[in-house]
Amino acid sequence: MLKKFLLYVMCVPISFIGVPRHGKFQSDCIRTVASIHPYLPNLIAGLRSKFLLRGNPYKSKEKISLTYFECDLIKVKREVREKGYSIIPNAISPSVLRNLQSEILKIEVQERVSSGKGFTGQIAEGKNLVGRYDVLPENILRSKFIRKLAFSKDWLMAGSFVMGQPVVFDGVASWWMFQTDPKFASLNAQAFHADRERLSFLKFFFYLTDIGVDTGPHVYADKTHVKRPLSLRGDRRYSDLELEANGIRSTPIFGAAGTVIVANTQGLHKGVPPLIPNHGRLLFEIQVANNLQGIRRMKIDTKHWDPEEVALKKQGRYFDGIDSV
Ligand SMILES: O=C(O)CCC(=O)C(=O)O
Ligand SMILES: [Fe+2]
Repeated sequence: MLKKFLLYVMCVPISFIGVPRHGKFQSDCIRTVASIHPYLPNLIAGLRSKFLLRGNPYKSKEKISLTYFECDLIKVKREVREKGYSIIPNAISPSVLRNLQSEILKIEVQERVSSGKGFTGQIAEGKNLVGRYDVLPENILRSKFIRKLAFSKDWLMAGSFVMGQPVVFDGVASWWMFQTDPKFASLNAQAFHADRERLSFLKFFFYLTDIGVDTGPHVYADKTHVKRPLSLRGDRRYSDLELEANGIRSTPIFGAAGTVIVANTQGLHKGVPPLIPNHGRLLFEIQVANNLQGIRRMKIDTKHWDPEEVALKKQGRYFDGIDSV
């Protein structure tokens, strides 16, 4: 009780100062800030970047030019600000898409919900026992091709432009979803929730399979990144009915493989499992964040990487705005 009270009083100044940087206390602070108002973490991160990062060494006037990500950044920024997300069909070239798909398919996966069988291996027809399989970041980043893609400046440039803040590379993820027993929906991110792992962050979701009504759309509850009734601000999962009861409309996002969704997932969102038995939906994600304050990610073995790649993973940049797009 006392801890909860202290967290409420202290969460804003602690998040602003950013000390301690990692660990449960800082994570709890960020989660508490987000429970006060969904946009408050972004505001604090914005103030931090203005006042604590003045003279940011990474600030760059470099003209924004993107290598992999084919999009209209001004439109993306406007849509993310207004709706919480922007959908870009054919955002990556067919050859990048093919490479990404084939690299991910080679990597072994881990089931999120234990079926008792502890399956680790490659996705195969008939083996899809549970609703979600994660491709672990450490394994994803063993692929040189994916390192090149993930550590490209594209996501930092686009991310900092869209967020209006300095950003650093935060992480990659990839997962399969299959038809799911509803009792596991919450664990599998298949019920509405808001992500709270950093103060301010942006996700680039890549559809790696074609996604339609029956094949597992990502669903975003429009505008909930800025506007949300008190009853939907808690740190928990929400049912479709709870959203409807509050008059909130959500948009299922359909798209062919190669579609990228840029999303501020501090708004409510979920992944819908496919309705077709044994049909998997595969997503890949790159995340950038204002900084790495909050949860500590699993350590990644970089032994076999080039030194430049290790440096690229750590990069943080602030690319100046609107005139240079
Ligand atoms: O699979 C999805 O569409 C949603 C996953 C999700 O909630 C997340 O990555 O934050
Ligand atoms: Fe999420």
